[in-house]
Amino acid sequence: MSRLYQRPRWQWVTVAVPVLLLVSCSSTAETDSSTAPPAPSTTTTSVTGGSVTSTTTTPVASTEPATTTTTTTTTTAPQLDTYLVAGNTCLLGWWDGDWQAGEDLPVSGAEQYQVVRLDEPIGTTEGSGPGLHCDPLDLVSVEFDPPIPGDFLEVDALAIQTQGAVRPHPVEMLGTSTPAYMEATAELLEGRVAPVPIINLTQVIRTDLEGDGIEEVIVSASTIPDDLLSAQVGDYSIVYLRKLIEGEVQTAILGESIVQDLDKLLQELAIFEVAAVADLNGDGKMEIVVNGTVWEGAFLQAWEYVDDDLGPVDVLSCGCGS
Ligand SMILES: [Ca+2]
Ligand SMILES: [Ca+2]
Repeated sequence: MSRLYQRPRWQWVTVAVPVLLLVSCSSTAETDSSTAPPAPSTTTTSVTGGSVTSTTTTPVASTEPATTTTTTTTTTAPQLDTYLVAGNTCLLGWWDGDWQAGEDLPVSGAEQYQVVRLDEPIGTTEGSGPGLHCDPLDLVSVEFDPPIPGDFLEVDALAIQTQGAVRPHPVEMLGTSTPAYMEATAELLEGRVAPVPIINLTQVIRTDLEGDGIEEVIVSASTIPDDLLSAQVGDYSIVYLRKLIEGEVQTAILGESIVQDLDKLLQELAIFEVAAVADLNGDGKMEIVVNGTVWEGAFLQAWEYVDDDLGPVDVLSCGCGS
């Protein structure tokens, strides 16, 4: 018997999310940026050729003869790696110790990216410097050569600027008629969609997000037609994560749209699928990126599973559309 996780950050995602994203059509990072404690005023640090040089200077009072002691130590630093993450729809943002979003992209062009989606082989591509995209909104993003698979309104692959392991744990696609997840989806939708709808799974993804030896499952299900406009009351699209916590299956919604009022059809409609499962920040734990298709637009949301207390947290999102 499964139950819904009741922690605050695991609450339902409403359809207002894609609408708001398309209004702003910009990237956001929800994780607060923390400022590291300032280095002692007597220490300066420089980075040269992959090494860090720390210089400690002992100041002297201006009335004393000038005696300055300088100690220099050199240690090997890891390669600078910003983990910039982009899809065809838009550029999600990057990781530099915190999740970041905005127009000041940490690239100049000719950077190498890994291309990852679900269980497909990992590819490579090269990114351009920052440029304006999503005409006429002119959002700052990059172009890729060769292009990453998918297109604007289809589920994206992701390009991730890193040489690290973007898929540190295997990702396996299960059949979309797997009885256990048909039943789990029916149980989840019961009471949320009336009458009990047709269960139509579109993705069943099994993986071990953090590599703790316990597999998670991500399920997408939808009855909303691709043209959106022919949707009927009771149609739905949903993506959810099932995770075993302390011996009990917990469920968290990562995207949800249920058609409840035809008069509000366009505002409510979004078709959700998982675009990619990949480690977006090099900590060995994989994030889940959900793609939402809306009327004449699309968006991406990246969910980081923080811990069993917070559950999945929406850390980056972006959108492009009319
Ligand atoms: Ca796990
Ligand atoms: Ca990660």
